[in-house]
Amino acid sequence: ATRTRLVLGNWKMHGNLADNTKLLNALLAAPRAATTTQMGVCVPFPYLAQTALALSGSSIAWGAQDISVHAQGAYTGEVSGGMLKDFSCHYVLVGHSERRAMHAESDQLVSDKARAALTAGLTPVVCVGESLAERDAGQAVSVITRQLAPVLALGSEAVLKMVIAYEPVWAIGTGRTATPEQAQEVHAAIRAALKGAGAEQVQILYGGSVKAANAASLFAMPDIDGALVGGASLVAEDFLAIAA
Ligand code: G2H
Repeated sequence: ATRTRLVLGNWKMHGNLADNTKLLNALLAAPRAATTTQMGVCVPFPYLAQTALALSGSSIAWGAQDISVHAQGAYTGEVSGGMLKDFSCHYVLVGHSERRAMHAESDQLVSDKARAALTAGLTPVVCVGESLAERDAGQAVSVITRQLAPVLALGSEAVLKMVIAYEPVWAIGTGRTATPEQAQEVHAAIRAALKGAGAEQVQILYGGSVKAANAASLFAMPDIDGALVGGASLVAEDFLAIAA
């Protein structure tokens, strides 16, 4: 399969106008002609306008970190897919483990958000991943299969327009990365779960303490199509090295 490599930054709740300008300018200044890797940044909602203005016309895509399941209405604090489209977002993260854990997002809600993103013309990046206890209990693949079930229920036409991100919770922000072999095993299981025509086309990203030092060995695996990068995406040279 020929899947384009995708490296997406997840700024999480970091940044400010001044630091973002420096980071975005550094990304823009780097020569990227030598690589076919797609690059993108998922930024906090208030900085979408700044990011869109800075990256417009460049080869770097941008997006958000969450989306409402609703199109509009009395939903205080929520942001709709249409609003994200207004700022030319391409991607939106859904079901990041931090939202599943801290905001009690269920597998079904994550699927509903993925559907809302597709309806708005956005590419949802559906995040899945097991906890350390689940991994130690030998349940990594069964947990991911459970998380993906309502997403797969949206149908293969929908799934083909998504990106999947595998982020083992025990590897997030901990400095502990899954080995390339551990990640590949789960990525292969995810691709098998996608089954049907087109599963070979879907980009499956790895996330969890990805750095310049470990990216190449992860990307060498047959079913790892790129990375969702947190901490290292805040440092231009580190992020650029991963996306080289
Ligand atoms: C996992 C990842 C980005 P980090 O959450 O989504 O963050 O690279 O800091 O582990």
